[in-house]
Amino acid sequence: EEGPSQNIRFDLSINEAVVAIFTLGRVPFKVIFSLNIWVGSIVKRAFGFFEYLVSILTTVDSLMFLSSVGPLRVEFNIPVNLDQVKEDNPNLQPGGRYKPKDCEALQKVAVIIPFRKREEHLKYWLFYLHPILQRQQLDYGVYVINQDGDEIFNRAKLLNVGYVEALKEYDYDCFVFSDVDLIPMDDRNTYRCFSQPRHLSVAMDKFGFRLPYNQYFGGVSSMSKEQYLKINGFPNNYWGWGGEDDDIYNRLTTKGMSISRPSGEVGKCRMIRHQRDKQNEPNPQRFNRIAHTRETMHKDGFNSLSYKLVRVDKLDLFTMITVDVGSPEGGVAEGHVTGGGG
Ligand SMILES: [Mn+2]
Repeated sequence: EEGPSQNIRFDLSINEAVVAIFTLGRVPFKVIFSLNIWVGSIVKRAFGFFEYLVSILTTVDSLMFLSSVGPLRVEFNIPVNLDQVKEDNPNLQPGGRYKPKDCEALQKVAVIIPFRKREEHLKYWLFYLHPILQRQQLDYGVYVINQDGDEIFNRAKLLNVGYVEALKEYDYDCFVFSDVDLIPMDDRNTYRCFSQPRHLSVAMDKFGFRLPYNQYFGGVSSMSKEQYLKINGFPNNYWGWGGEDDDIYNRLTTKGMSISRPSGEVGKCRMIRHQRDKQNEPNPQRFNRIAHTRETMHKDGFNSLSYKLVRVDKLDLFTMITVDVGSPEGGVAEGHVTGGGG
């Protein structure tokens, strides 16, 4: 007759955390499983056979985006479909806002992009940057500052407008200023602020992956609210291409600040190749202007900013702020003076 000849009460419990890393598409995940194995009540039957009850319980303890993965592949040969980008970033809030769910971000970052008629570049920017900024666990919003009309382009003034308009929406304390055609090639290049103003695009492909000159502050930079106000924002009177970044650099050093930068490895980035835009010819006055930053910066900047807000569009992947910044010859029709820094 069969039957248990001997019962052994036995309890064995294993409780282990198992960490696994997966990639879904190009998005890396870290999953922490909690593995619970329990073995108990071993029953010894005849002929040396054992029966035992085993319970294995696996729970997903946490699932998180990896905060960074290092070097990234950046290419511009496949067209971007914005519906797909939207699908790939389901946690974005309207207007291109994001906030990490499981933690409180240390900074609130407004990403400001000066813009006019560069839809194709913007698509690549959104495609590449949204996943990166989320992996960096930033509380951020994307603001595309679109210069209305066909007047000559004014990058620095658009950046000032971005600063003012972003603050109307949220209590941002850090501002990243990025050209629309620059994509970081390493997500350890964090789009946040540092104790000194930061230059992020330090190794651009178009300059052979190095700085064109030591004082270069163009491309992508970041500044805290405090740092921005200390220099009275950016100049409003650089119309056309060039010089405004050097003026900003002069403002920073005049105020005793230095430039913080990532390493040349982490700071690598690609620029989308393009022809010079119409109405953005090199500014012939730029050399003369740069030579006088020290005298002009206190009256030209955040405290003298005047523009006309045309439209605010809260789109799925970004907020588009269309603005009339006027022309070199005259002010802005019905312009309202913002600022008031003193
Ligand atoms: Mn460019």
